[in-house]
Amino acid sequence: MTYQQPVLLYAENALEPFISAKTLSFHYGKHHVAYITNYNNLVAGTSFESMSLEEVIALTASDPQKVGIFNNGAQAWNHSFYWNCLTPNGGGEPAGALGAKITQDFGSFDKFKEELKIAATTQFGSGWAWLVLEGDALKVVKTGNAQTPSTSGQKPILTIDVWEHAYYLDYQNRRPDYVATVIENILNWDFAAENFKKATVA
Ligand code: MN3
Repeated sequence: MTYQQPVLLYAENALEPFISAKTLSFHYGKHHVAYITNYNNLVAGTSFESMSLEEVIALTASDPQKVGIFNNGAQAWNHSFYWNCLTPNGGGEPAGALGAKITQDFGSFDKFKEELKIAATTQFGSGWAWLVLEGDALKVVKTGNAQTPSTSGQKPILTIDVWEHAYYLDYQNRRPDYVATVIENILNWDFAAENFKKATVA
């Protein structure tokens, strides 16, 4: 089926001053759209056309012949997930089961934030930093380029895009400032809590 870009749940200027409307207009309006357009063009007329994006990602992840479909499909998925990981007036700390589990698995919320910052700033080149559930443990992981945790059996809870296009217009080379700003101000812990709930019942 044709993959449709999800509607952005906030205005393009709603994340200012942390992420500018200009960045979102390119990132959501151009980069993400391009991945989706490429993906839809590549699967058109193939057996993948009738499958969900998640199924296609799983089936193409380790097939070198299908790297174009995988890269564009996984980037389509990663970005749709990332938009929901951000929210105006976000940040703070998760309460409830996710908050308790973070304290249990990382020692404290501050230690978790430190691990996420290190993963996001040390990912060499383009990629993503993630909070995932693997088995019954929360972990911070990083993935390169289009790679996505579901292909390693991990359930994504939260992500930060660390491709340069995510921050260069606003922060230039200062990826650590972008990462720290996102974590402190606009992470959507309600979305993360929903993902954690789904991941633990599934
Ligand atoms: Mn991106």
